[in-house]
Amino acid sequence: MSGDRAAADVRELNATRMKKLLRPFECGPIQLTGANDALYERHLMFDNVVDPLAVGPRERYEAVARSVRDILSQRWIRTEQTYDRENPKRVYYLSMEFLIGRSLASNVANLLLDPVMRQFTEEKGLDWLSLLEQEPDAGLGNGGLGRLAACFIESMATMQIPAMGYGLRYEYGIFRQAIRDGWQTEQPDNWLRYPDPWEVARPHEEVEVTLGCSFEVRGGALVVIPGEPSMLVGLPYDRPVVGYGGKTVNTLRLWAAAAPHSFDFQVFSAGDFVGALAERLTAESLTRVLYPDDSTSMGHGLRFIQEYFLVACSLADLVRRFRRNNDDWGVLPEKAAIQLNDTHPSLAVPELMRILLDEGRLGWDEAWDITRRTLAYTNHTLLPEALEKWPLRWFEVLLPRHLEIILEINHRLLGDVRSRFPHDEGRVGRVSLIEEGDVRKIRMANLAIVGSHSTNGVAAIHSNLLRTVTVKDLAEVFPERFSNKTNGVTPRRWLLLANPALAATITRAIGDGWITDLSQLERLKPLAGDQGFLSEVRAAKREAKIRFAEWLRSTSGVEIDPGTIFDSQVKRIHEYKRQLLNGLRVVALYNRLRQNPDLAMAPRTFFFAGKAAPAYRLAKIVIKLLNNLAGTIDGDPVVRGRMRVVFLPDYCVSLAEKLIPASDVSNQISTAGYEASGTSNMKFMMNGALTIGTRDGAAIEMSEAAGEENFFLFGLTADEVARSQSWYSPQWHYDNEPETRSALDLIFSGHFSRYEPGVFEPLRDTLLMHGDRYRHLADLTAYLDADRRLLELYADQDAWTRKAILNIAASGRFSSDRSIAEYAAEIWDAKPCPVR
Ligand code: 26V
Repeated sequence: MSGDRAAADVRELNATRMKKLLRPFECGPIQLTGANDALYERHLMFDNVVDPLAVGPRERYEAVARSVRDILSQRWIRTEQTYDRENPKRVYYLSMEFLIGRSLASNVANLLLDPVMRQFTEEKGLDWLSLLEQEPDAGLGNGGLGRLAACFIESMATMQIPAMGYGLRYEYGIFRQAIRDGWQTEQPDNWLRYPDPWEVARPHEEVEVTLGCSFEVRGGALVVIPGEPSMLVGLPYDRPVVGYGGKTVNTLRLWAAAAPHSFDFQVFSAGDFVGALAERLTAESLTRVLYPDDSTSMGHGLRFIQEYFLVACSLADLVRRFRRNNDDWGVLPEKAAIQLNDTHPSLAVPELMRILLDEGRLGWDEAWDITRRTLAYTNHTLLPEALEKWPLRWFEVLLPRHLEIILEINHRLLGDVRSRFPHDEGRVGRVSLIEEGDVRKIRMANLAIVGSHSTNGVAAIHSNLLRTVTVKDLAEVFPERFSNKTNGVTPRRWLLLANPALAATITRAIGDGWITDLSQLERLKPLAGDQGFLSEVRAAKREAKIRFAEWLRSTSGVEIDPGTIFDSQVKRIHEYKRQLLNGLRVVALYNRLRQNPDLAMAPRTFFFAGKAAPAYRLAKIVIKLLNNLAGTIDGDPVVRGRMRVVFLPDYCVSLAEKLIPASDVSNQISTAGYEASGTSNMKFMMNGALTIGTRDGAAIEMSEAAGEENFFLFGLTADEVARSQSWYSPQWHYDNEPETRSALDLIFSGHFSRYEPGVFEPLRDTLLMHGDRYRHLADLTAYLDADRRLLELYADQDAWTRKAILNIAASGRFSSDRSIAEYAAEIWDAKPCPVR
């Protein structure tokens, strides 16, 4: 085909796509590339008032992003108009975290604008990939819980469900991690330093929030000034959530805190001009920063107010919207489903009650019925230290009316429980919303369960443990409320966008229906026996590895060999996730090579990435260990070319998008019973990595779907872990398992810390002196055995790729579209509302 013909074809294709894109809207003929061109040039020149010849890459990115936003605005408006007109039941997803990452590539892909963009960037001489790199990640979350929220809102838009995400507009997202001398350091993530082209401020839709007292932030700490109630303002910033195909554009509404207008006026007239502005800063500091902890509920007052602020703003907003179209409060449960992402927004229970009682003037029973039928709760962790409990005293000072309501809920609950379970005061104490003790506390999980109609866990094993162990007593009171909704991830971002080579290979084999119906990947199963397909899949993996190696070299200078096995563990650093166990495996393999340099072992690159909570000392020492392993092993000529360890700093969504497609091996090695679900496990699986892991979280269901023979499972089961207290002795493993002993001895001999004596002593303490709570040593030998099986398989490349294909083919269930379909049918009773 001639170049001209090809160009003409592309133009024709673009024209049809564009027509399709704009079909429902009578907006006059769009002159295709001309229109985009004009949009872009206008933004380039006028948004920043610069000479188009003098602009830098950031301005170019902004102009392209704004042009894309222009293209989607019409459908965004139309989406809201449709909902307003048709008044369907809406889903509200309340979450303290939305880890959305970058938006440009995902919005372009979901709008089906890729070919248009390709042509456009070509004509303009722009490099698409480096343009994308200009966008900072919106890192408004810690890890799995926040990323799940992002996948869920994308799926809901794709499935045309009338949904809205509500969160906070943190000025600083998750900190940026740098590694200095092997140690994690934290830098502020000032992601809004440049104007964000995706957000739209909606000052006309601000809401007011009342607190029982005033507060100030001094030196990062909350200082409460009891007595006078105070007011805050919530300013909404909307971000488009584009569904695949571009038919629906839903909204993610993030709240920023501000001082009320009336407030400065009063104080200004009293003369304290500077003081008034300083207090304004206090109000704004409420949404300044995301809490970077994902596992300890440290009981920080500012966090408590953040949670209330999210709830108060979001409920005021959705109730206002509801009241515009409905005058009967009683139909709220037919018009709104509110999903609480963990207990963080569980103040929604007393807040909705307050609105219905005090503003709607309803009686208790009716208000309670409406509240419960509207709210639903998802639990994301069983770790006792992460279950939120807030001091009752704080409610007295900040939210006295809410406390009154909670005490009444509790009074009625305990009355019910006493009549249904007579002579069971132990149960009464355990289900109570109040934990008694020196400091009386409100148990937020109990509040969320009691005040909603649905409680779900995020994988089968997790939902079972939640019901039968963690909140057993409450689950026996309300068994019908409990269910499981196994997590999923969006295949648009995690396969189509992240892995173009594999996506194209799959599409060539089975068409592109998988993009919105991932169960179609099953059709790849028969192709696991097809030599041609095997080599295509292998070539796609190779391409992703080369691409990653090239990116790493150009951004950091680190050179890795795409010919080695890419073996990855990427997630928050936590003891239960056991990066330390992986480190011990690496040291054991290193010992084997040192002892026997002629040993046949496929060369491997071990990748680690993840952030530790800034105050989590042991997790930071694990990061130090992994970095020191990398340094020492890299400098050891005996193992050169045989093994490498790479710690990739600043793990984030856009790094995951690059590394996961390139990985051959996925490590999912949490202590069984501790990882609620995991979601990176699913991303690796659909990108053709093989999993080595424990029977924990969703990996159990993944291995059932793929067949256990296509997984490398090892280690104690959750039952065994739970019962191991009586018999487990880490010292026994040290004394009786030579590889365990020599790995530990090498670490504690200072081999990896020559000039830093004693740095790793806390690891010895936790493993050998304090009982090894997470059972590292119990599982190390089994891990090494699974690793041996993995290497054996790798030696037979066809057999390896066959298993990879069987994994991809079985990954369809782990699409967030499937998760959302289950939430919609079984919890929300929500239906699609196509935009017209
Ligand atoms: C807890 C806290 C405690 C207070 C300070 C701020 C903060 C922020 C987040 C959390 C909860 C973290 C829980 C979490 O991320 N769970 C993860 O949820 C994923 C999605 O369901 C799941 O795949 C992971 O297994 C689970 O660890």
